[in-house]
Amino acid sequence: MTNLSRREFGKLVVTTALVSSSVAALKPLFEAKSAQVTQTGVEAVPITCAACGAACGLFFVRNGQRMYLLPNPKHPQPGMCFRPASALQLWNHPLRLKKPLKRVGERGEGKFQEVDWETALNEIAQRLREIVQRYGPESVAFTRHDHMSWILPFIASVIGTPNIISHEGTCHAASTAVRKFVLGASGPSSVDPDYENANYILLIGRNLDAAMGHIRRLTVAREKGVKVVVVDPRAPNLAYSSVEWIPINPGTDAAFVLSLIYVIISEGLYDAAFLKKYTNAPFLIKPDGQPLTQKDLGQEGTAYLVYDNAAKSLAPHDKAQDPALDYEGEVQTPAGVIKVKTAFRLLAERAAKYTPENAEKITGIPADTIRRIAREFATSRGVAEDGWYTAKNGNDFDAYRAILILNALVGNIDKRGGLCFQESSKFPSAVTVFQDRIETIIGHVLPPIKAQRLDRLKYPETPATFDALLDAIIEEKPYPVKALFIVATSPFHRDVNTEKLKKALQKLELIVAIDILPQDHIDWSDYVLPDLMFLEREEIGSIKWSLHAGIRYSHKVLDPPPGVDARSAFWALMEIIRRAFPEKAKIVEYDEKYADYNAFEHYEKKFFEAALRKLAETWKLDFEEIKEALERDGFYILKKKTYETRPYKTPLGTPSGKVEIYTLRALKYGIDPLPDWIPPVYKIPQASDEFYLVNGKDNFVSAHMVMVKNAKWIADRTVWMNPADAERLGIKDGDVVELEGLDNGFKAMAVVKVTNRVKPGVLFTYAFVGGRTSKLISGEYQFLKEGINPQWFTTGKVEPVVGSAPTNSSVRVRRL
Ligand SMILES: Nc1nc2c(c(=O)[nH]1)N[C@H]1C(S)=C(S)[C@@H](COP(=O)(O)OP(=O)(O)OC[C@H]3O[C@@H](n4cnc5c(=O)[nH]c(N)nc54)[C@H](O)[C@@H]3O)O[C@H]1N2
Ligand SMILES: Nc1nc2c(c(=O)[nH]1)N[C@H]1C(S)=C(S)[C@@H](COP(=O)(O)OP(=O)(O)OC[C@H]3O[C@@H](n4cnc5c(=O)[nH]c(N)nc54)[C@H](O)[C@@H]3O)O[C@H]1N2
Ligand code: SF4
Ligand SMILES: [Mo]
Repeated sequence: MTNLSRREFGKLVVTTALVSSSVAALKPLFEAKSAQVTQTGVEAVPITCAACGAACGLFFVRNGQRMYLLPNPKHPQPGMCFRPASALQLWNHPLRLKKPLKRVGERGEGKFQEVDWETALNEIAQRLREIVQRYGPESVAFTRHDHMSWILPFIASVIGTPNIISHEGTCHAASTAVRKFVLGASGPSSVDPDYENANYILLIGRNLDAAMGHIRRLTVAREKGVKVVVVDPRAPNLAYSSVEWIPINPGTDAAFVLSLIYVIISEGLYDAAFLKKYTNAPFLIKPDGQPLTQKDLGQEGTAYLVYDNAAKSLAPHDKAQDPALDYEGEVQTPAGVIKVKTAFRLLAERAAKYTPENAEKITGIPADTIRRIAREFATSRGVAEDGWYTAKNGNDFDAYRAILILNALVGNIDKRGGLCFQESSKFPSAVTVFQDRIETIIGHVLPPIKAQRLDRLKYPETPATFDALLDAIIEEKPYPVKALFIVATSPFHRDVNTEKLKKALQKLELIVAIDILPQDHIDWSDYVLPDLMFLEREEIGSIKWSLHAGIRYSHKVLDPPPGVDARSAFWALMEIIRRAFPEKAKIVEYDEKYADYNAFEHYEKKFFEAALRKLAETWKLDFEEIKEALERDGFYILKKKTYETRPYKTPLGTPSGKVEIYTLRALKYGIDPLPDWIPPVYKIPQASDEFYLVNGKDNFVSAHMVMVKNAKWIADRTVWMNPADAERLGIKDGDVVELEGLDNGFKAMAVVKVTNRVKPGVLFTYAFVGGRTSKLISGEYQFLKEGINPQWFTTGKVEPVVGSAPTNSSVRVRRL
C-alpha cells in the first residue's frame, strides 16, 4: 500500500484549503485554493458525481466528523438526487473490493485468493503478452461505461487494439444513430430539449427521475407553467406530480408518433416555412427511393431538386423561391420519364397508415388522446425528448426517427424552448487517429492500428455494440478475441442474453475486472483489481447536460479507507502494459519509475494538463484562469448557448446539410429512409398469462448505488402487475410467481406488487436492482440476491446497422 491510502480516516483531508496547506500527497491537479465557504462557514469542495452516468456537480462538505455530498447550486447541472446522498456509503462499503483477487475456482464459481499488486500485475502482464504474441494485439478488448472513457483510447492505442466496445448497444445506440441520420449530430447530450424555455414537453420512454441533471431544468420549466406528458408503460415517479401519464403498449412508440405526425399533417398544423427551407421535405424522390438531383437531368452539378411553386418548374433547393411540400409529378430525364414525389408526401403517405384509430389498436392509446396530444403539441410548438437509454424493443431506431421528425414538423429545432444543439466544449481526445499514425495528446506518435473494430464491422452505424464482441469471441470470427478487460461496467446487468454472455466469458483466456464492488461478472474474472471510487480521484471532462459549452472538474477528496488497497485503474493498466510490452510503454514515456504508485500522479497530471492547455488554446483563454475557476467552482462555462444557428446559418452534418425527415443516409444500407412501425423483436404476448416484461431506472438505481445499505429499504425487487391482470390470474400483492421467458424458456421466481403504476398486460421491474448472483455478496447484503435481473429473459436480437439491443422481453406468469 502507498502512504496515500494508509492515512487514517480521522486525518483524511477533505477540504482543499487543508489539502494545499498540509498534505503534499493530496495536492490537487493545480495548486490554487479551491474550497468555497458556505453560509454556515463550512467548507465545501466541488466534485463531480459518478453515482450514475449523468456527471452532475456536487459539493463535498465536511463538518467535523460528518461528511456530506450536496448539490453544487451554481453548476449548470446541479446534482439534485438521492444517490449522492448515499454515495459516501460506497466509500467504506463492507463489500468493497479490498485487495487484488486471483481466481482459484471455476469461472462463475466466485472462488478467489487475495494476491498483492505485484503478483496480480505480473501475472496479468505475462498472460497478456502470450495472448498478443499468439493472436495479435486486436485479440485484446476493453469494455467500459463512463469511468475511464477518456483515457482508455490511449491505453488501447498503446497496446494496438481498436476494440474498446462499450455500453452503447444497450444504452443509446439507436438514438445516437437517429441524431446522426436526421440532424447530423452525435451522442445523447449533443442534442437536447431546451427544458427551461419549453412550452410543452413530450417524454417518450424517458424517465427524468433517473437523470437529475434534467430534473433541475425541468423544475425551472415547470415554474413557468410548462406542460409535461410522459408516454411510458409504467408511471415513473415524475408522473406523481402534475404530469400527464399516457400508458402505452411496449414497443409501439413508432406507431404512436407516426399517428401524431398523421394528425399534424392532415390538419395542416405543421410549420411549412421551416420544412421548406431547412429540411429535405421538399426534395423530389425517385421511384427507386433516391433523391432527384441535377445529375439525373443530365445537368452540371449535384444539387437536390425541388418543384418551385413560384417558377412552376424544377429548381435546385437553394434556388427555389417556394419549394413545394406536397407535390408529385413526372420528370423528363435522359433515361426517360420518371415519377417523383416530395419527401413530405411520402412521409404523409407513410403516416396515413397510422390514423389515430389504427394506432389505438397497436399502442393501446385512445384515438381521441392521440388527436388531442398532436394538436396540443403542434399548437404550443412542443418539444419531444430525443432519447438517452433507447435500447428497448429492437425497433427503437424507427421510434426515435419518428420522434425527431415530429420536432422538425413543428419547426422546433434549435429554437428557444425547442430541440437544441448543445454548444460543444471541444474537449480534446486523448488520442487522434491518422491514416499512418496515432498521436497522443502529449505528442507521442504510435503506429496505426490495422484491424477494424469488431462491432463496427457488423453494425456500421453503432457507437458500440457489445453483443458483436460476444459473437466474435464465440465464433473467433472475423478474428479471435482472447482477453477482455471489464472496466467499471457490469455486463450481467448491462447486456442482453445472459447465456451468450456466459458462453463467451467461458471461452476467453483472460478476463480482468476493474471495479469497486462484487458485481456478477467479478465471479467470472481471472483477476479482479480494486479501483478508486470517484471521491478518491481527480477528474476533468465536459459538462454533459447543459446546452452551454462547459467543462467540469472534480477534486480528490478522500483516500480509500483503511483496509482497502485500491489503486487507480489508469495506473494498473499502464503497469500491465509496462510489464507486458516495455517497448510500447517506452514510446509513451512510461517506465519503471511509475511502478511507485505515488510517482504515477505526475504521469496522470500530464494528460489533464495537456487537455486543459489545448482547450485554453482552442478557446483563446488564459490557462491559469480556467484552472483556478475549475478548482474553485468545479465548472467553467466556455460558451453560452446561441439559438437558431444550425441549420439556419450552419449546415448540418447530414448528406444534404438539412434536417432530414427522409434520411438519405439510410439508402446506403438499404434501410427504409422513412420510419415505420415494426413489432418488437421478442415474442408478443398472446395468452392471458403472457406479459411484456419492461424495465427501467429510478432514483436509487445504478449498478453500484443499489448495493448500498439504504437500498435494502428503498429499492423494490418486485415485479409490478396491474390490478386487472392480478384479479384475472388470481394473484394478490406479495404473491410469488414463476416467470418463464417466452423466447428463451428461462425460469425465475418473483414477488408481485399489484399496482396501477403499470399498464395492463405489462410487467415492470427495476433494472440493475434484483437477481444478483455474485458469491462475494454475503452477510446482511444477501438482500441483493432477491428479485430478478430482466436481462435473463432477453433474446439478444440486435437491430441491424445501428446495433441497438432489446432489453425488454416477454414472459409467461405462473402462480405458485
Ligand atoms: N438513477 C439512475 N439514473 C441514471 C442512470 C442510472 O443508472 N440510474 N444512468 C444514466 C444513464 S447511463 C442513462 S442512459 C439515463 C437513462 O435515462 P432514462 O432513459 O430516462 O431512464 P430509464 O428509466 O432507463 O427510462 C426508460 C423508461 O422507459 C420506459 N419504457 C420501457 N419500455 C418502453 C417502451 O417500449 N416504450 C416506452 N414509451 N417506454 C418504455 C421505462 O418504463 C422507463 O420509465 O439515466 C442516467 N441516469
Ligand atoms: N435491462 C436493462 N438493461 C440496461 C439498462 C436498463 O435500463 N435496463 N440500462 C442500460 C444503460 S442506459 C446503460 S448506460 C448500461 C449501464 O450499465 P453499467 O455500465 O453496468 O452500469 P453502471 O451503473 O454505470 O455500472 C457501473 C459499474 O462500475 C462500477 N463502478 C462504480 N464506480 C466505479 C469506480 O469508480 N471505478 C470502477 N472501476 N468501477 C466503478 C460499479 O460497481 C458497476 O460495476 O446498462 C444498460 N442496460
Ligand atoms: S443524476 Fe444523481 S446520481 Fe446521477 S450524476 Fe447526477 S447527482 Fe449523481
Ligand atoms: Mo446509459
